[in-house]
Amino acid sequence: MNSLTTLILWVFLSSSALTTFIINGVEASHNLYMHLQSSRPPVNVNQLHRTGYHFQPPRNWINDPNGPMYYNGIYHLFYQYNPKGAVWGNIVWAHSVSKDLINWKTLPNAIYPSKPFDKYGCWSGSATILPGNKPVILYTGIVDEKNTQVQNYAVPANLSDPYLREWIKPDNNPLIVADKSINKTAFRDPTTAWLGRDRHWRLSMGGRRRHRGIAYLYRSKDFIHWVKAKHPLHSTARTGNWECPDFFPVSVSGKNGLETSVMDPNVKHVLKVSLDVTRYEYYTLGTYKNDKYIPDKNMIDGWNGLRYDYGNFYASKSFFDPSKNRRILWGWANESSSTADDIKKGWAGIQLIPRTIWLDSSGKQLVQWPVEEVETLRGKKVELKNKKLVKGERIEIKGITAAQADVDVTFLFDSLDKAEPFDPSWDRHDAQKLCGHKGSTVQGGLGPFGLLTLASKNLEEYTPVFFRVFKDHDKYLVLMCSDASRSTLRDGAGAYRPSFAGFVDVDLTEKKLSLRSLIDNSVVESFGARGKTCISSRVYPTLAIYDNAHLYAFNNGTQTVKIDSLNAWSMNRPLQMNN
Ligand SMILES: *[C@@H]1O[C@H](CO)[C@@H](O)[C@H](O)[C@H]1NC(C)=O
Ligand SMILES: *[C@@H]1O[C@H](CO)[C@@H](O)[C@H](O)[C@H]1NC(C)=O
Ligand SMILES: *[C@@H]1O[C@H](CO)[C@@H](O)[C@H](O)[C@H]1NC(C)=O
Ligand SMILES: *[C@H]1O[C@@H](CO)[C@H](O)[C@@H](O)[C@@H]1NC(C)=O
Repeated sequence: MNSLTTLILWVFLSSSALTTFIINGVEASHNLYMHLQSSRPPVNVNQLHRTGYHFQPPRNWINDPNGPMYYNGIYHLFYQYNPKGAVWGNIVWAHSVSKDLINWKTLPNAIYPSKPFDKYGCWSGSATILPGNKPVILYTGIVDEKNTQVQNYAVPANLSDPYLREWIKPDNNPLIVADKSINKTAFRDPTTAWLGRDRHWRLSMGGRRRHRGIAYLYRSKDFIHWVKAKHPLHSTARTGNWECPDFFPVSVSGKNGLETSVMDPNVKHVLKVSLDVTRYEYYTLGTYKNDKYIPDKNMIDGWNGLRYDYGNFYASKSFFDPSKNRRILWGWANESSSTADDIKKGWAGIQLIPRTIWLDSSGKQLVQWPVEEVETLRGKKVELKNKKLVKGERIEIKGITAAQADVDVTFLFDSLDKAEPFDPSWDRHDAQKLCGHKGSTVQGGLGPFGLLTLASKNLEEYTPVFFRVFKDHDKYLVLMCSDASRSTLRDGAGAYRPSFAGFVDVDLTEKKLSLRSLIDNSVVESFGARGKTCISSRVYPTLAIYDNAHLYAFNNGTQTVKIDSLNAWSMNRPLQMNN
């Protein structure tokens, strides 16, 4: 985002009686680095900071996860990929397959520019499994240099090939072109299609009309002829362009996922959109009726809405996994390093660990938890129980590879009396700003306490993930932070070290707070209160690398807290990754 956009955003965010709102014409997601796109892959990819068990190809740029699906015993992950360099450009659908979401096998690129309807790019999309067990991919093709977007389909060349290596783009493409009412340069990212009660297909894609974000709705009897519905599925004023909409049902009780077409009284619907302007996502829960989605009354339908992840997480997409009756969510984390650094290291972007996602029993939010398969990578384990942490204390979790670990800890406290008062002048929707003021070094009452991840021995570098409890009249507000501000000594230009944070809507009557962090060299993915609030940070320590990385539990509040239990594991590399 350039400084003009930042300024405009600032003006937007700070003016409530807003009448005009300008979004910079350059789309943040698609900055062009023409002179770099053809740069040859570097011979030596810098291994420092590459992840050990997250999904990443051996080199080059990746972004959005595309068309994830489970088909005949195999998980498919496609993703946006630049085969020629570590910046965005030359985008194709790369393809990997797995039996367990952990060990991946790289296949040839599945979809790449080759026809008039996708000559200038094959952008994001989704998979749908048609009756008769036939997968089909819908994706956005770029047809000209003016960035005109159309929706295309592709089908497997050979359904007997267990990996579905080859994909055909039939000649009756494109399936959908923008009509006159649609801005055809903001018309992309088709969802998985679903069936209505009339047995006709529906599908949605993202766009904008001026500053209104839109999820268009199309219908089809045969999946080939699509007609735009009179009303969009949903739209919201002043949210800017919507990318990568995801629309799916969740069960009102239990953790089981649902197939995308399920519609019955025991279902709520979720609409998630990725905001091109803020580069964050938000979702609402609501009702889907007469082909309209209506968010529940208590939902914030805008930039301050609920997020899957309050850190580095974008362009996510979910799919139903019938083999384990769950819905799985994939999200992309870009680098926090500069473009110049990305080019130097020869790679950029990772996919975060896939998460099972379901509706919280409160009905007010979703809950996420890393897929159970990630636990197969757990190696050496250490355990702590009943360990007191007084104010200012930190204890080291020794005996595991702290740079590549899975840590799950539950903290206990005797009393909530020392919670700091919540200053009414603080913005309840800006947890990140609050975390910037109230970092781990600012001593408090109940908290800050949590983990110091990717820490150097003398804390020259560390990424603390922690809680801080505030008292707000008769309620408690729990802040969760993943603070990259001290993550590295390197003071390069363009350094991006946000104090990511979110509030955790958790009941404190048991006086317990749990935290799980998946630490992997340059990423820390954290799950507060068993997945109610999630935050992912990308960090690049210079000292806290490989065996020199340390892990601590700490407390910097006057209220003594106790580690009720802590389990930490060294994490192995998958046997088969992309290299
Ligand atoms: C389709 O895939 C199957 C299984 O891999 C293979 O035996 C068969 O030869 C393939 N057919 C074609 C036409 O490539
Ligand atoms: C159409 O969308 C593009 C890309 O988001 C944007 O630059 C342009 O201003 C939009 N045009 C209108 C009329 O909103
Ligand atoms: C705890 O607070 C003290 C005093 O501000 C600070 O020196 C120390 O670094 C803090 N600990 C952590 C882990 O931030
Ligand atoms: C990831 O990179 C940082 C630092 O360059 C930007 O500030 C973010 O906007 C960007 N996020 C996405 C989703 O592109």
